[in-house]
Amino acid sequence: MSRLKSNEKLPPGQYRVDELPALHIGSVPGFNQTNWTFEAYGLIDRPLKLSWKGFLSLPSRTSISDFHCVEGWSRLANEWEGVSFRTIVEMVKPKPEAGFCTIECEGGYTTSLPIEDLMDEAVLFAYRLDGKELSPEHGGPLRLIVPKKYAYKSAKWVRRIKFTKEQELGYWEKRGYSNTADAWKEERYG
Ligand SMILES: Nc1nc2c(c(=O)[nH]1)N[C@H]1C(S)=C(S)[C@@H](COP(=O)(O)O)O[C@H]1N2
Ligand SMILES: [Mo]
Repeated sequence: MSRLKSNEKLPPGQYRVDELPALHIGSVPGFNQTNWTFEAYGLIDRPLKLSWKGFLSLPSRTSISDFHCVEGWSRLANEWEGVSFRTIVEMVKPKPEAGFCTIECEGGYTTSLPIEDLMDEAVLFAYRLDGKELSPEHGGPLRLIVPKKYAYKSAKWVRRIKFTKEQELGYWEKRGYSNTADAWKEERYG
């Protein structure tokens, strides 16, 4: 399987940081393995509900990618490990009219992306970073990683994903940030 690499370049208007900052609204949620679930619902043929053990039993992959916050910092060459969005799509079978996926997090944070963007092979539901278990402050046990988009699309503490016809507006997207959020096109504001 291919191992994606750092671009070794910064998108326009970004500066490099060596350590990944921890940035989020609200507090870091706790994680209880015994009642944690991952759910997929909405416009799909096969609704899915997995326990933590069930999620860990899915095929995993490692992908190196860069991470760009809309506030200006970028951390290059993060080694994420987890389950690709494609793997989930193969399991749940989205209906033809499904165009978008809303990511719903513990604590109420949301974001939404076109399914087409999520099918990029670098997009993962990640549970490890740089060879270690993903820490709670960086989204552990499970976060989404969408390297080409500003990091507010890389939702931490993911619990449910909803397939929709129209795109829903996420937490930051409702507050004036770009819904497309392409870091290379510098799409910061909506
Ligand atoms: N659930 C949740 N996910 C979130 C956020 C948040 O507030 N809540 N903030 C986003 C923003 S703006 C950034 S920059 C990244 C930061 O990820 P990090 O803390 O691992 O560096 O998380 C993103 N995912
Ligand atoms: Mo951010």
